[in-house]
Amino acid sequence: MNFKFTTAGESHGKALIAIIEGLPSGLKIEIEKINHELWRRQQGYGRGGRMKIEQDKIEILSGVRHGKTLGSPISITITNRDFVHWEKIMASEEIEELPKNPRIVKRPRPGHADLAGGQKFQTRDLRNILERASARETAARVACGAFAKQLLQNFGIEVLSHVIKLGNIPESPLTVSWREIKNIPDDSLLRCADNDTQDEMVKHIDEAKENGDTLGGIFEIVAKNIPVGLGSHTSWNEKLDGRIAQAIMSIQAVKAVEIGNGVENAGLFGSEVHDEIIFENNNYKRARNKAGGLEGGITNGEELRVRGYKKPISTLRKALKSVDIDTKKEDLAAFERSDITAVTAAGVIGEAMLAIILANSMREKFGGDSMVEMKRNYDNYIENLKEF
Ligand code: EPS
Repeated sequence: MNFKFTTAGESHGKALIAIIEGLPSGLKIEIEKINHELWRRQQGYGRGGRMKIEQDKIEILSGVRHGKTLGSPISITITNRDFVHWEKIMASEEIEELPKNPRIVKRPRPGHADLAGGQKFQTRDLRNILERASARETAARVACGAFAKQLLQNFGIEVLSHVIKLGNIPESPLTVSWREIKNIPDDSLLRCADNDTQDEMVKHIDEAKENGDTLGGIFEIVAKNIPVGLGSHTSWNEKLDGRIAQAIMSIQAVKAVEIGNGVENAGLFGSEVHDEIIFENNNYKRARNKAGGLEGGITNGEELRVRGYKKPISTLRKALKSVDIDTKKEDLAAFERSDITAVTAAGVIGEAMLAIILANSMREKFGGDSMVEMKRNYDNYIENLKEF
């Protein structure tokens, strides 16, 4: 059974919803851990006013009984507290009279889904597009990822993220060890492991804010204790690096994905890139990890390192030129309250997406309808590996 999930919900609608399928029965679910992940996603210097309104918490509606999964579909909701300000504008039933300020969007933002989405779905109120394109949807993904993390935790797998570049600070992305990433406090301003660099990043965000501008950056996700052998070299769609790339690229505003040192490696000699194989403590290892834990689309037991490159947020107070879709005349793009930057949040969302991909691979490889069965299959495999 694969780990599958679907989300629903508009940014200013009533709630976000998700359905998760494919978890075995008997998995202990700690709701505080899920809410903690939701809280982590809301952190980060440079977020907008909306984060003061929302205090994301999940409600589980099905699939979990007395703190353990049943093996049936799990359904969850997260309330949008902001909905009280949007009840008429976002009502699902027809309304007689629009409010005074109906918040209809006619001036698409460059870089946003507004215009292409409006043309595709033939809607002349671009709010119909932006409401679902909004990264608010990622709260539901992080909740699903928190379920995946709780499965992975049973196999000793941990997933964390940190920010290695914000705008142009520092010039080259930071290189940081697992221990240093683990030491970043959850209430850190930007989840950057280096305090001096983080101070510079904060100044850079202040500068962008002052100028009515926005910033992007690079986050890195690291997963530890992954068994050898998730993913497969045998077919294009089984290669784990390909699946990870799709999952990370699907995060709003992510425009490039890198595995290990993939970008830098392209410009080096083979001898400078490939990680030599050693045998130590009865185990195969790599002398270093420029491959980022994947070879041939298969995990090799090293740390999995994935980077997401996020473009600057496309809602700018200092609006760029656009066109009014009714008058067809040049106008400035619409401005709505928004974030200056959200790279830290994107890292937490990246953790969730990577955890989901890994949980799916673990379910594919070790199967089982219950946790007991899945663990037995895992233990047998690990035992067999020792003979190799
Ligand atoms: C977003 C715009 C802002 C962000 C939002 C994503 O929301 P609002 O328009 O309500 O101020 O805060 O992110 C979230 C609400 C969230 O939970 O991450 C956008 O246009 O993508």
